[in-house]
Amino acid sequence: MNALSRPGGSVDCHPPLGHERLAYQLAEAGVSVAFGLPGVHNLPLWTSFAEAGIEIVGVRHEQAAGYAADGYARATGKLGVALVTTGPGAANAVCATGEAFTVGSPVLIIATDIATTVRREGVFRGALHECRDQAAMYAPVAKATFVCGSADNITAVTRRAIAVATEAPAGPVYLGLPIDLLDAPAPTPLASLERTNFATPQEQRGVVEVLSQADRVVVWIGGGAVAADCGVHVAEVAHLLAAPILTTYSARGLVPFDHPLVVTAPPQVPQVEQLWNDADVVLVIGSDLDAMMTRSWLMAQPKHIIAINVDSADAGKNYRADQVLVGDADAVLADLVDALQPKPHLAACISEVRQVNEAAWSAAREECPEAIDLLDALTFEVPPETNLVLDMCVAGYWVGAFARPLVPRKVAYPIGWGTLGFALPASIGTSAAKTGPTVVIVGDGGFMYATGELATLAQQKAAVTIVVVDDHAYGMLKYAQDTRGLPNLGVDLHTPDFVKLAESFHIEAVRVSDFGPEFVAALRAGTESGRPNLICVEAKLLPPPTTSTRAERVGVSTQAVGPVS
Ligand SMILES: Cc1ncc(C[n+]2csc(CCOP(=O)(O)OP(=O)(O)O)c2C)c(N)n1
Repeated sequence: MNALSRPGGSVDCHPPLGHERLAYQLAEAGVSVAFGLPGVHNLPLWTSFAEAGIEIVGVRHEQAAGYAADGYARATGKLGVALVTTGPGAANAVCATGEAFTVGSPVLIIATDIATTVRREGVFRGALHECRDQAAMYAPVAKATFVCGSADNITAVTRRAIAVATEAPAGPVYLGLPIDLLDAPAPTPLASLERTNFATPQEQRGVVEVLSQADRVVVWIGGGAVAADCGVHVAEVAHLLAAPILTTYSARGLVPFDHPLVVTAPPQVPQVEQLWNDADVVLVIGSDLDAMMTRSWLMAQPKHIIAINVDSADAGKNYRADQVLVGDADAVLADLVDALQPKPHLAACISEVRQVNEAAWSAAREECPEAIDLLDALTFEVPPETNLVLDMCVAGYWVGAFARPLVPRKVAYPIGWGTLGFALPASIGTSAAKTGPTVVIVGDGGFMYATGELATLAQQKAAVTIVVVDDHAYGMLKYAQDTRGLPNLGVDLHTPDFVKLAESFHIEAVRVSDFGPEFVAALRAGTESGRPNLICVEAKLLPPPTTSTRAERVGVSTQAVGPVS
């Protein structure tokens, strides 16, 4: 069904209106689900979306609509759509847009705005939900903002907004639609854009030469590699180069964790960083080497970096990139596979990777055995297609850094913007993606940001298991005060009875005291149930060595570089 037809099969002959054309463009772009909260301004979209065959999942706060769209986009790689109403509704979704921006999530925030006939540039006239420049609220946190100025443009602007959100490097886009345009006739659109591979044969030959001469290559993969879906070619190139594969948080699972060249501990731990330090060449695929992954750029500038990136500025903005191949990573790597000869030391490299993994994991277990129990449960006791959605909490930091998925897009972690309160609403999106059950890891503080979304999960009958680690505190901050010898001020929390709270939403819940067998049994049952459920774990974990307070180890790196301007 599309916007031009009506339920029941009858065809309406009126020219398509703005809101119908919007829904039709989204459906044509493959959108089948959106997340929204209605207001009198955007209410027509509920009808036109239903007519276009797009389900709208109703959330309890516009911020949750943004996070859910982001969760959906991360789980599927497809466009996540949030619908919010004018003014306060639009303002409420700004935070989620900032989070989506830092990970390059293709999200479209569609907000209504006051009518063009009412607006007077720069003047606050006092219309319902009016603000002077709604798009400007989004400018610093979105990849782009579009405001539709006339009904004639609604189709073209919608198409352009979708293209900009989804084209590499993807990112969240704001689309503002004045309400008078939604009810105005809207004409048909133009053709869409295509992606281009810009790497020249000469540049590729130069890279092959350097890689062929290098003794120790390390492959580093980031979120851009996931966007390019180049896991098979990454594994082939690493195999030919006899190179360990280091992954950023975003790229986990692009090459399965049990591949013998995959380093399963995060890059910032000393055992793994040593591989980076010892490399003649680091082949960086789809990563900007951001602060979080490099201990705030304290990791040394490698001898030679070859970057494959869709954006040359992104490739060299933090570390000097000696050679850059601009283009679609999968296409560039396919050419490299054809041109490279296998290196002789593959067996030695596999054995080195095994040793590094063993050393890093046994150090982690020694530090915090409970965290490794949790990680083992999430790796071996849940279906392999499970989505892990993490919050900014100590347990989330462990899972974000050490998760071992077999496939990409299985770990959604808001570390880019450091967004507390992300996980619970984002799970609405991962569950709507229907790519497997979802496990949320959230602290008692982050949970309270979005308690209302328990109602959404219950109403959607979402296959989401919420693991609340209740330490009755903003635990990470309490740790920071403790390690600095400061009194505990502002960090202790009065928390509700999470089990009773969940049960009041008709969500099954249990309480356990650690990540032992009782937790594992509840986790297994929860992820198999196909329904929302909650496990409250009364536990306190030591933060992992990757958290900023711990990872910026003073004096370890001798050639610390700052960001390259
Ligand atoms: C929007 C936002 N506000 C505040 C913070 C700062 N912050 C980071 S972690 C944290 C504590 C989270 O507490 P909780 O959810 O209970 O998890 P725990 O640290 O106890 O594991 C806070 C307040 C943030 N990252 N984001």
